[in-house]
Amino acid sequence: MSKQKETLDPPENEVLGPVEHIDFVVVRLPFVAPFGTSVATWSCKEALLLRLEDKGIVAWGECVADPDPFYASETTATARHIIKDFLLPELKPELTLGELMRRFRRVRGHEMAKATVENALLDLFAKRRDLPLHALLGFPAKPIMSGISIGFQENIPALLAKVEEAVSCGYHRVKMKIGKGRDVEWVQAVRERFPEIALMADANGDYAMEDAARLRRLDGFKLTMIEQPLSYHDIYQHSLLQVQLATPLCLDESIHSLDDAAAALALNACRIINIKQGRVGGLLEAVRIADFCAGEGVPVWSGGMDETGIGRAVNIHLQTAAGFVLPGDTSETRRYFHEDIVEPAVVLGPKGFIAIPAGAGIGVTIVPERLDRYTIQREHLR
Ligand code: OSB
Ligand code: MG
Repeated sequence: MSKQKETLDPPENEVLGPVEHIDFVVVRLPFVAPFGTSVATWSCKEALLLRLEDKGIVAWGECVADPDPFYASETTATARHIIKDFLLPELKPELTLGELMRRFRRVRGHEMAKATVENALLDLFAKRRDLPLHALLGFPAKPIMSGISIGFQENIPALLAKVEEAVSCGYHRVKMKIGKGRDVEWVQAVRERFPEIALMADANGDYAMEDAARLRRLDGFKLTMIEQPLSYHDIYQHSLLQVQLATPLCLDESIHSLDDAAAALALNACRIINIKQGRVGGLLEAVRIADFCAGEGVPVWSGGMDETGIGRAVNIHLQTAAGFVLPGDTSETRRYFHEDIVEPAVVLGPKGFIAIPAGAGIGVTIVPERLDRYTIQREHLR
């Protein structure tokens, strides 16, 4: 593995080469159960997929945006517009990936759109070289830690049942969603019933500084962190809150780039960062943030966006990078979908670890009849 790393150029230096066919495929997969958060309740995953084909090799990128702008400002429709009208026109065979990503910077924001194109190209490069994605990125394989994000439940007993199930599956940590009116009592009940589990809470920006006293009550429950308590694009106020809390804060929504991460750490706005590769513009920026945080002694973990098996595989490969020392939101497929569009499904091994899917590129294979079953729209671009 280390030999591979020495002989392989960094993926930024890969020349794009030709891409014969480009298609959008929009899929909609029903969730096993609705996923409730302080910002929305989702009952299905609707995802924009980008399909690249060249000389019989098919590569995929999943856009992590939702159809609605309730978690992030991007949506599947804005991503589609930006990819089609501004990003794909920059795709020239002679460019390196690094040069392409620099051209993408002219487009402000739209990180999820950029990540979709980048992810698909990296899958294509890895498949051309017959390498797993993590090896293309320069990282050796390792078992991946698991974690589960439990959405709002009807009542406390229902929440306890969900946590019980997660603990018996062997998840390395449990995250529960919180929000105004569903916080202290709910966290307290989980902590009393499970005194030892690694437990954290995600507010998705539901609080303001005036709620600091209420959030401080969570200090009594040994949470590993509180994720994004304050507004979705705030960093500064989190730094004011962090000094008032013993529990580490973790930023999710506010971090869109390495610059954002550097600002957050300089301000002591958090002690942990949730890296969603889609939210930061792709795997290359995600790795840069993880490297930077590792240098600052700040742990990071890979968030999730309830992705299909395509995006979930990307998150699994990403977690081979240095710095991902905490369990992420990487859960078994069956916790999201009755049936996914890829094989193999994500399952937890004996000690709660997840194996990296073994094939070239993202390692998972699209099952054509399942893709057809869940496709709601296609557009042939080239
Ligand atoms: O805030 O981390 C979040 C899902 C969709 C949008 C935002 C979030 C989440 C999750 C679940 O918490 C992550 C997952 O299991 O993929
Ligand atoms: Mg979050």
